[in-house]
Amino acid sequence: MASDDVNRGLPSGVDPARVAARARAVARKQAEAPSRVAAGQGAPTASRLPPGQTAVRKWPRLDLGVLPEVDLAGHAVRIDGLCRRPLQFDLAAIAALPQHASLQDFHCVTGWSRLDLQFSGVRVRDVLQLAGAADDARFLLVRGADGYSANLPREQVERDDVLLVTHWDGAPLPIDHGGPIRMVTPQLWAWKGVKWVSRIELRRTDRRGFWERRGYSNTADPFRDDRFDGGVAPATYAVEVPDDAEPYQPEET
Ligand SMILES: Nc1nc2c(c(=O)[nH]1)N[C@H]1C(S)=C(S)[C@@H](COP(=O)(O)O)O[C@H]1N2
Ligand SMILES: [Mo]
Repeated sequence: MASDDVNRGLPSGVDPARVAARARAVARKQAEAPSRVAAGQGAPTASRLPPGQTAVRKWPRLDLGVLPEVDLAGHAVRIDGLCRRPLQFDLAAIAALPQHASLQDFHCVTGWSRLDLQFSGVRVRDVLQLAGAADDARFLLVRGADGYSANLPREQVERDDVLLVTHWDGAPLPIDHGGPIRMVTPQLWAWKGVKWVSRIELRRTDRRGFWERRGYSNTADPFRDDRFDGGVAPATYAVEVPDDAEPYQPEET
């Protein structure tokens, strides 16, 4: 059955109906613009707002609906895989690294964008260097304490504005938004930025994360309207979601 397929491997505690409703919200977004071309082939736009996006005033919360029990003092990020010095970073270790602030935009594939979020934290590039990331570690698989994951090519995380964020507007990042430590990837769809980051695995080969396995684009470029593999929402979503499912509403925080 399609629903078993699409939900195989759901992290524990995740409500399949919630994932399905979320997937349908994204599919609806895609259906609004049937003429959109295959992933990565759209015309780039000069606007700060990617095509098909609506700017929102608040910063919505959106995740699998599981708030992991993160121990603020003890939470640590493990960096392992293809590196010479596998490391474990807690908040104190992160505070000791060079801090960077970045004013940036946040684009969710379900259609909202929140502009001008003021973040600070450390560069992913810096922690990879500390861990002695190998030259042939071309990909990352990043995991969150809720069982979520996202994959990224190494060059996408070595940009100045890709951070492990600990602060928003000068205050510790709230747990709802992935505190104490989350990744942000302003140049890509926000699903690539894992909340409650617990592990960064350096890999020679690409391995898809949670949404990428479910048909989201592996390249995820908002400015090319690059939302799904092949440019279309995965067919499994259409058959899997009951017709009377509530439209998914991101929770306001
Ligand atoms: N650990 C974890 N990280 C996650 C998610 C998740 O479910 N779990 N959802 C992703 C998605 S789809 C989005 S749009 C953003 C939402 O971040 P926010 O809740 O701070 O707005 O987090 C991303 N990172
Ligand atoms: Mo998202």
